[in-house]
Amino acid sequence: MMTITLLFKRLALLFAILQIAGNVYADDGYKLWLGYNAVADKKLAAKYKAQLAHLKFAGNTPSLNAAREELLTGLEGTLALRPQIGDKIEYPALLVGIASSLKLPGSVCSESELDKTGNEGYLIKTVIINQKKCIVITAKTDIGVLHGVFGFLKLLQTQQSIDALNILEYPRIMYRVLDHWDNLNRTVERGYAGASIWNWHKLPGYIDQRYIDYARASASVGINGSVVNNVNANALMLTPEYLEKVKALANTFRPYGIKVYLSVKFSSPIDIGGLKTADPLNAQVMQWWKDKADEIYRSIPDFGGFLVKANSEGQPGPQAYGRSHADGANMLADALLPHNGIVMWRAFVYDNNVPDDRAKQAYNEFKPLDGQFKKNVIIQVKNGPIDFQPREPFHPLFGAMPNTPLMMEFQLTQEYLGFSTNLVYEAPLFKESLESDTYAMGKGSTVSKVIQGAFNPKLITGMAGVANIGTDINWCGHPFAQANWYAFGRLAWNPDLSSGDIASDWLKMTFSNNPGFISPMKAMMLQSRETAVNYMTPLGLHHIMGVNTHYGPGPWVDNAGRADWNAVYYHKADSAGIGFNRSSTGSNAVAQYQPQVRDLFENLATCPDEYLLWFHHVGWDYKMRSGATLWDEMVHRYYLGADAVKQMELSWGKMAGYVDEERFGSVKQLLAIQYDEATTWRNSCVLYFQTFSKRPIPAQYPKPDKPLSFYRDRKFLLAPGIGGNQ
Ligand code: GCW
Repeated sequence: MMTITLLFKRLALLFAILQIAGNVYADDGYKLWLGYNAVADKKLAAKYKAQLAHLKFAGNTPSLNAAREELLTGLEGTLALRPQIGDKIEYPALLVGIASSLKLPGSVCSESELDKTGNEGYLIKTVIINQKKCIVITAKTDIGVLHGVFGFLKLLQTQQSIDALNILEYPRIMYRVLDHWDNLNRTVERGYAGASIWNWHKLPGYIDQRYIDYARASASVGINGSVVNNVNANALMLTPEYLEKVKALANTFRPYGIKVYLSVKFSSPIDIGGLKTADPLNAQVMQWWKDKADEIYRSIPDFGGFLVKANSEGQPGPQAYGRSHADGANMLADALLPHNGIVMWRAFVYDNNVPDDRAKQAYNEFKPLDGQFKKNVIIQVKNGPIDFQPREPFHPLFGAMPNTPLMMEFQLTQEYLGFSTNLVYEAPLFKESLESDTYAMGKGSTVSKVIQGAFNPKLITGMAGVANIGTDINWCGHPFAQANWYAFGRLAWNPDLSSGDIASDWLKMTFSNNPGFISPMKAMMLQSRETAVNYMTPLGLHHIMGVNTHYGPGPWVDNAGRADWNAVYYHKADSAGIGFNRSSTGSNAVAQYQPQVRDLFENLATCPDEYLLWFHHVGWDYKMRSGATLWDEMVHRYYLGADAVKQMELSWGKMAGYVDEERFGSVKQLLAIQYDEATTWRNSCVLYFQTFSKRPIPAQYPKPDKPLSFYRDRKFLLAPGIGGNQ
């Protein structure tokens, strides 16, 4: 007779086997896209194994050791393979290392090929050595090899053939940086995934495994910099006590090719330096920053540099002393230049005087300064002229400062995109900006080319992403929000990659290679941003979110501290129509674009529907391209958006067999919340704008079941992210 305990043991074993057979493990999402799931195609796995039986891995620097460890972890996970490791080449072989130490015959890779890989790129090639086929992963630098290892593992994770490889990869952009808006007390401005991952209290003594995994994940997509503190900076960050802690992070990231940068407060010489002024032209101030830079570099020799938010939203800056952004940035640049550091100076400025149109301010302040910045200054410009809205036209500064390096700033954290309950894949948003044609140097002068320095090769180049990372087990608060971190890194490495290719790589690496999963999920991701635009801000509407928190709809907001914090400032709805007139009869913001772009937006007949209400105040009965009136089209978009979230729920519901229960359940719950939020957006906006349009909701749509007052009266006092009423 089988005892009960034995029976339970057998059942447990059976259960475990069934789980493995189905290849569906419980997964809390911590491993991100580096879970190295077993290659499910057994034939392919066997073939890979045969091709990778022996490994020669040259060198043992910290970066190469990190690369070796990653490679072995990856092979073990994907193929349950522990290759024979040796110095002598045995076949079939995988050879990994920098070209000079692998001592490869010249025929294997030429100098010119290697040169193209630069300091961070790599080659992965199938080559013949001694008449035997081998795979070589090589580069000029240790970091290049590390990137090559991640690139190679991606091939296995996405089940590509490795029979005849010939891959040459190099980054198109120099500075690929995550900006953390993390405060020293571990709150995160606009953070929706828990607390800051940096535990300042325990640093420098305690190195959390998370810091290493953060560096691995970031390096795997080519990110090479991390600004660890909020742009609304605390001057304490530059005190010796905190610099010690920053040093510990820098030491942890270094093997992964990631440099540490700091956001600095412009008034630091006063706040912590005991000076009476922070005037950038004052000799003592200049000396203070020089000494501070020297002090930092003594303990962090490869420190990246400073990020500065000045004269914006109450932050101190050079204008308080009658000086310009260039004066401020150049003073810091001088302090950093001897150490090869850079200044990332932000163009997100708006001061205490409410302008006629906030969208114009950055251009007005910065364009006249073109060519006046030191060569190690890069101006960091948000993708659009307002503030990370679900959709904005590209920022008019791109292309307008040909003699100044401009760094793209995207926001990964979903401040205006439904926080971490909304599934919004942002690559299509990023791509839309990157592919916009500025016409600055004639047709084809895309934003992407501008930020790659294509029109002025002397300039340094960069792309920043405001991080969506926190202490949540799955890092980003939503399993799919990880895709935005991933996509940012891939696009910073190569802005010309497609959103679809990045999505399918991420899905395969994170969940499953099964086409039954990939095809509907890729479609869902690609549609998700347009869906969010539809249920939040269709047809060019913008900045109509809840006041301060930016959570949920707030089109009625009209009593915020200053005019341009109010939704009514942006949508300008009245009985005649809706929209912000930025044409030549209005604020004339269109004039900040090149003539071809200006005319496109200025002219109602050519202005794309997507930007209609961004640039024009349009009558409720205006005939849209679809044939519908503006009012009917707007209502249609709101319903379309909310319905599309229902479709997302249905698609995800069919994926149960492809993903582990844990993440399946988590996404399912989040999509249900998203549907609720999307219908709230729809109902609020339709009911509110109806008070101006006085037109009916077309009969085919279900009427909102609650009155406008219900939505208006809701309060979200403790919504996450600083800026809430906490
Ligand atoms: O998007 C706005 C945010 C602020 C942020 C600011 C900025 C860090 O609401 O929270 O402050 O932009 O980019 O500086």
